Amino acid sequence: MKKALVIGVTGQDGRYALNLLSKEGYRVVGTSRDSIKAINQLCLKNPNLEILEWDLRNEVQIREIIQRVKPSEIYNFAAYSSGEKMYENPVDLTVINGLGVTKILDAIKEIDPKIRFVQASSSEMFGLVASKPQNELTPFNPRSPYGAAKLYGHNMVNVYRERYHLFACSAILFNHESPHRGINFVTRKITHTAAKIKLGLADKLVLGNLEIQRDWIFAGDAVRAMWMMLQAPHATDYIVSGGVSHSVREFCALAFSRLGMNYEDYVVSSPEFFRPAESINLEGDPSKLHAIGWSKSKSFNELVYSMVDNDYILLNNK
Ligand code: GDR
Repeated sequence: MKKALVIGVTGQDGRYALNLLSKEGYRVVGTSRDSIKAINQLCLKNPNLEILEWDLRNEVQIREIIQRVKPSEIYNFAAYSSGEKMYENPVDLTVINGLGVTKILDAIKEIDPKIRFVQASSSEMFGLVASKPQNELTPFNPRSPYGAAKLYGHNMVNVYRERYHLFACSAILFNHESPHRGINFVTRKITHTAAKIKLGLADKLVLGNLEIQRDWIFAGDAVRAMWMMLQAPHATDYIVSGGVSHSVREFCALAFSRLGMNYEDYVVSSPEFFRPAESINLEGDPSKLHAIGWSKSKSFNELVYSMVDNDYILLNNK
């Protein structure tokens, strides 16, 4: 039986990884900074999952965990998320999102270099983009501590692959969403508030820049892409995106129309939610990923509708 170690199992992506790997017949061990919370959240639904506590700052413990679990694959989702906080705590961001990756890679090199590893890298590494769409050869130019720390992790994946011959891949993930997305990310903020407005629980939605474009895909598809990278014959880096970008404004229009409303009656753009020096137009070219057999399972419309429907049902049942 294959065994996978999922680092950072309680977030959106960890949950989708847990589902996919269980379905594929893996025994899964997940790590979390708060194992009690993780056990309460996840193990009740999946008794075959084991949770171990690990903080990425502790490099001794990761060696013990890998030695004990003996995984054939490791997925690293643990990171400070970007969102509005991606300019805060640059030191902590670098330790967790950057150096944390090196700690895992080095432990793999020492303990079992045959372990296959995939890192959740980010389109935020592109920052001020030189061309559109972005592919695996597009130069990186991060504009936030978050993007810069992720880029360091990405570079170390390349170093350990080339210098130490590890099977290490970097998934350059564009925005990926689902009903499990945190409420502070723009997609869920829109779908949740639209549902509240429909139910009379809110009267407006205040957002930042409505013209920002993102290449949003379903989080389950992003995680499946990462699994496929580890089943491929060679380790390399891949863009994980849908290949089409949409504006925040378009997202609002679809979400509100799903509930029979016109977004223009409720959505306000306020400088409070504008970000300094951010990537304006991110759109990835997933051709390399298509070549190993991946394609997205949900269109943009299907993704938006699934999130709106979920929030409406959730709030209505309360
Ligand atoms: P992001 O996601 O930072 O791209 O990180 P988020 O949903 O927060 O922002 C997407 C874009 O929407 C614009 N925006 C707003 N964003 C928020 N949160 N709230 C608003 O009111 C608002 N108005 C406009 C933002 O400016 C931004 O351009 C996600 C995470 O999954 C990261 O971990 C991952 O690395 C990147 O995607 C790729």
